[in-house]
Amino acid sequence: MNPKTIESPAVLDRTKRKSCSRPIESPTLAKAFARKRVSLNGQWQYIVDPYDTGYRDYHQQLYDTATNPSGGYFLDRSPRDSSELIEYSFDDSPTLNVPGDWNSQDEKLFYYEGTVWYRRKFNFKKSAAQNRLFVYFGAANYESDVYLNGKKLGKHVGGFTPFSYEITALVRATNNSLVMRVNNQRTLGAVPTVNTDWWNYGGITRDVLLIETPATFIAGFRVQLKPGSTNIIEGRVQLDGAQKEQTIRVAISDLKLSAEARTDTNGLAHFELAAKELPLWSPLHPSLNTVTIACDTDQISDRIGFRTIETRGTNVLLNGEPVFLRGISIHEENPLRGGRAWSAEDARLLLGWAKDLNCNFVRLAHYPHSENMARLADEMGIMVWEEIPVYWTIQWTNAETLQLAQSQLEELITRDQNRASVVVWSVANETPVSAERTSFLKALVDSARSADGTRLISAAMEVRSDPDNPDHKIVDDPFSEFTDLLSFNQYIGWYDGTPDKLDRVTWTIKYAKPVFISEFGADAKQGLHGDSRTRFSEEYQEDLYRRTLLMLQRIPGFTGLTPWILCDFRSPRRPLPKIQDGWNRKGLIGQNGARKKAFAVLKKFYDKMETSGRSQTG
Ligand code: GCB
Repeated sequence: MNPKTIESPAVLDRTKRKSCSRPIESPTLAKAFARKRVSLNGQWQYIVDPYDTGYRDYHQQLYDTATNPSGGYFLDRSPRDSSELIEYSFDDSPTLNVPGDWNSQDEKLFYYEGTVWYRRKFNFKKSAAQNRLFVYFGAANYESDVYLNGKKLGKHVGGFTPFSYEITALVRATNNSLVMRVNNQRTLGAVPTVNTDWWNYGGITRDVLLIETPATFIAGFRVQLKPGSTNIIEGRVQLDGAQKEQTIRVAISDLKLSAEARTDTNGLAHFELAAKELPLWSPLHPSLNTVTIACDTDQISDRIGFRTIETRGTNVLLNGEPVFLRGISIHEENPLRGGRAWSAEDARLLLGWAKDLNCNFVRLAHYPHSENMARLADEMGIMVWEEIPVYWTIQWTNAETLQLAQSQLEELITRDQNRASVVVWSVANETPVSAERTSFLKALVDSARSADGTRLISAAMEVRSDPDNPDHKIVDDPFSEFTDLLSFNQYIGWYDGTPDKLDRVTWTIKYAKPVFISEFGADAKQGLHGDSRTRFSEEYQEDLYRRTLLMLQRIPGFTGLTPWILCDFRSPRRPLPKIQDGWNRKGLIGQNGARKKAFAVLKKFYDKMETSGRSQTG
């Protein structure tokens, strides 16, 4: 009980609960997609709770949910016990699709930012009595509190990364009730903070899975090329459970490779496999191998590709060869259906359009996208930039904010560290230069490098104008010292002058690193035509693309680009009637799926770069 909020004995009586159980500590079930799973996707009941009534006491004071984890009164149905109460409250409630944001499913929730309670009932019979059971959430935006059969499993903060809880001790064979409070209110200290240029879709936006494991199971594994080598595969395996010390067998049958290793008292083993010759993953040859890891109690398989990625001077080298990154930025939205994208089909639609542009690279902006994207990119041969929502201005001096950014980065790396397609971890987008900002981002770079030293680190930075000459651009953000790519966004011709400025502009770039243009673009309403000076027309956007591509080729060290953006996307900060209507119109594809004129300009450039560019691999 929280002494701060429960003051009078009368209130104390009415808020009595069976127990305020502490959240159950769970091992991270990092490899959910590689395991046998039962889906809890489907119709979930929901209750919209804008005042967080579910977390208020009799006097309507908010509980401190950290110390009162089982929640408070819920609605008006005579409370005795919070778990029972939640059950009654849902009995007549409507349903939402999970996965799915609530904004695009219920008109009343289109702009809603607040709490929604969800419930899903399920039966589950374990296949062996000693097995363990986990519930896994691909993502819920932004903050979620999860309860099973009235007991709190835990709280997760961060809208785009997976989390899981062990429910072995709580699950019953029938009539389980999984209840979740999801809240998407924007707050200053959060990551992202209150101001963004995308829709704040709330809800359980990715898969919910039940995953049964043996009593001791393979909780995590990492398999990759040994740094500096092109034929030695190294990795580690982490067991969780009572039988921590076991022999691990790793096999890659397609390559006729196998090895054994012993886990230590903490359940951790390292292994190495030496191939005579290894077919390396690249966009031209996206070869994946079935890797099987087995111990006495468990076995798990995944399809994994092997490649190297590094920089040398101003080049990006894929498998040792210079590659030009023909990219496009993507938001995680399905413009045809509306709402947050999440499924394998959504990923196929978006990455299929990127392929139609002849991309070998995508920037998944501005937050971690669903695991389906990286998995499909592995298969399709598309390199990927993944990003966390450290966007514009966040609270650089707030230790909790840093911790939130760190946890999102860690969860993303843990999830996708075996994806060959993922070649860049990006820690931020357009963050104004200050000492506090730089030390915040440096801490993220350090975390990313210590979690995974095998990929490039970047951030989409800003450029500045020479105070004495507006046609002279300077790239000298001190944070660039810590990144592998020199990536920046620039909007010459749209927010910065008219497109003719693109023909005159000159550049001074302080760092000798690969120059990567993480954004440029112009709004165009699909179907709106005019001359090349008519803002928001397809012709303006087309002309800006032409001029920008010529300009970029004059920048020494220009090594790739991800123009802004593949598709129009919803944004509450784009209200211009009849033109924007709540959409950012910088897409090369409109909200109806139709291509704008600039699509063909970029595709033509990429076709040329593919044949004349520096790449043998991509
Ligand atoms: C940017 C941001 C991106 C915006 C874009 C725009 O620089 O990084 O999130 O959507 O500009 O359209 O203004």
